[in-house]
Amino acid sequence: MIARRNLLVGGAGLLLAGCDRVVQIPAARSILFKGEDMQRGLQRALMDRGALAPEFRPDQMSPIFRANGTHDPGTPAYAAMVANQFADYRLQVRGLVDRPLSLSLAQLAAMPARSQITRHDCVEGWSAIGQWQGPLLGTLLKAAAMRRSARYVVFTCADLFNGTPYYESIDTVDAFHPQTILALKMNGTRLGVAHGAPVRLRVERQLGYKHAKYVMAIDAVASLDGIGKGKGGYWEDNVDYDWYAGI
Ligand SMILES: Nc1nc2c(c(=O)[nH]1)N[C@H]1C(S)=C(S)[C@@H](COP(=O)(O)O)O[C@H]1N2
Ligand SMILES: [Mo]
Repeated sequence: MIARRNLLVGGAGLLLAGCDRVVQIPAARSILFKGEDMQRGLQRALMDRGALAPEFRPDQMSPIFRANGTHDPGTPAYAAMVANQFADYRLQVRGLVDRPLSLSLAQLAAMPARSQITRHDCVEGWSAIGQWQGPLLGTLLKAAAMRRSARYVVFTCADLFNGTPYYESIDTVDAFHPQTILALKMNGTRLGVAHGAPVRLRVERQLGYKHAKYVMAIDAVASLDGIGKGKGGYWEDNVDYDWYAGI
């Protein structure tokens, strides 16, 4: 709806707009975003983490939105869920929460939803504009009474790579961003298998690989140590992608 640069005013706006450009230079990105806490603090100070990603009009939606990465988890457990239209699916919300949740698709669909038309940017060099709809992640985390000690939210997916689930993580700033949703619908219809049915993350200020598809569990944690190889996600662990993939 509101382009993020429109939100920037006066001198501070110019500073932030300049920093946004620095963030697009690969060498600067790797200095800022390689993941050490001091650099993360710097990156937080430089960027307006609450700014909105651009939203688009329906006539700007891409006629074709390709699927990438896993197109079907293909495990017996996932195939069984597909076979009965996810009637047995439960989304677990757990970890550093006072009220762990186990939510059916019907319960998720009954929650207040946000709809947004955004551009998906894959690091492999393609983009597509699509419409996404579902509850805010923040609503679920509040319902679960996430503890103040939580710093990250980890998404565990149904698809396996060498026997290990795809996973991703974001910090609590992005978790409560007003455009961070658990999408149940894409372009007006139930999410298809290729795009992450029944639930996928949309974290609109970050690159495509952060948008976990086939989300089965959401864990609030204080640290990413001991999860996977400790770098916060499948690609971060295995091909050295940045943990913070801000755009
Ligand atoms: N579970 C899971 N989530 C995933 C992936 C994946 O392979 N498995 N691929 C990621 C990548 S690299 C991209 S670009 C997007 C692609 O989303 P799409 O298939 O809806 O286009 O999903 C991301 N989320
Ligand atoms: Mo991607």
